[in-house]
Amino acid sequence: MKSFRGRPKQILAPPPGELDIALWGPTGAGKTCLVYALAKELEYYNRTSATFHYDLFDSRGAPILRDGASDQPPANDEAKDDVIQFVRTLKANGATVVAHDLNIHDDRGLNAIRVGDTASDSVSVGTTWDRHLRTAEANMTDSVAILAFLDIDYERLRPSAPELGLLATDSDYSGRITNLLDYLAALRGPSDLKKYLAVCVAKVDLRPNLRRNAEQLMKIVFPKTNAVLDKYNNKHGLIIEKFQTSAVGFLGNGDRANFNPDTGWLSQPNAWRPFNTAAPFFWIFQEMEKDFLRADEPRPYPPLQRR
Ligand SMILES: Nc1nc2c(ncn2[C@@H]2O[C@H](COP(=O)(O)OP(=O)(O)OP(=O)(O)O)[C@@H](O)[C@H]2O)c(=O)[nH]1
Ligand SMILES: [Mg+2]
Repeated sequence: MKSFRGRPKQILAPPPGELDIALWGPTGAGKTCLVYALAKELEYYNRTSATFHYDLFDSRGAPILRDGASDQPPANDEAKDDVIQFVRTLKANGATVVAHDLNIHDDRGLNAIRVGDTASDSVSVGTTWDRHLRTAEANMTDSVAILAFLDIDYERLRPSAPELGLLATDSDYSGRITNLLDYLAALRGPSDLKKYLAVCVAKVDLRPNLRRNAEQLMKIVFPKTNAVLDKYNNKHGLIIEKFQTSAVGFLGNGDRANFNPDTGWLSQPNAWRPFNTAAPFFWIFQEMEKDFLRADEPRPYPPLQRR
């Protein structure tokens, strides 16, 4: 009988199950816009990667495309759950390398930032807001990964108004994110379940002079919050990584944001190229796939875009 030498070539199959991802961050931080921009940024990687092709499909199996980009930001009316399939194929033969069924829980900031906030007890049980908060907490509980958004443009908000879902200072962020991390740490209990927290410093296009990596940027703009993140990282099953992102991106290779403050969205829709919106997702996928894909056949995702 012929014995196998090495492992068969085609073990590439999707990991089973759905991947819940919850978004955390104040109102207006850019949560909805980043998920919207993801499909557009994948087009960029499809153009530049020699090896891989990336697709997003909606719940009916239709490809999600962002052609004819609008000059208006995506609608952001209420909390919603996006059901999206992410598929990675080999350009050479179209074989599927991996697929992830994503449930993206995109709550409004007011609910998201109250998760773990003991002051929320002041909200009487049974109110609409209370129910929204419970949904937000359930989403954080179910999700293996959380994208937390820090708005680099926060200084325009003075003073902050947490009761309206707005956070304006590093201190506000560090307080709220401590609540979130305590909540997640307490959830874990005796299990060795891990939670992945991708912290996104969003809207970096608005501060192009701060051309540094996410770690350095955090130290400058969100020093207190950064210290909290470092304190919790790799403890209580929490794995934390930092990113800088921009849903609108930059024009050409320059520093100029592709952003029109009058419309709150793209100044040049035809030149839309989001910046690092895929990176936090790639990081999560990579962590999920570590135990799954062959160790001798690494399938790295594209590196971060640098400026
Ligand atoms: N400059 C810049 N502005 C952005 C970016 N992303 C979002 N914005 C602006 O921020 C506004 C709010 O973004 P959303 O994505 O709707 O914010 P959100 O976090 O979903 O807010 P809630 O749903 O209210 O919690 C948008 O209408 C844009 O004007 C970005 O990458 N750069
Ligand atoms: Mg939103």
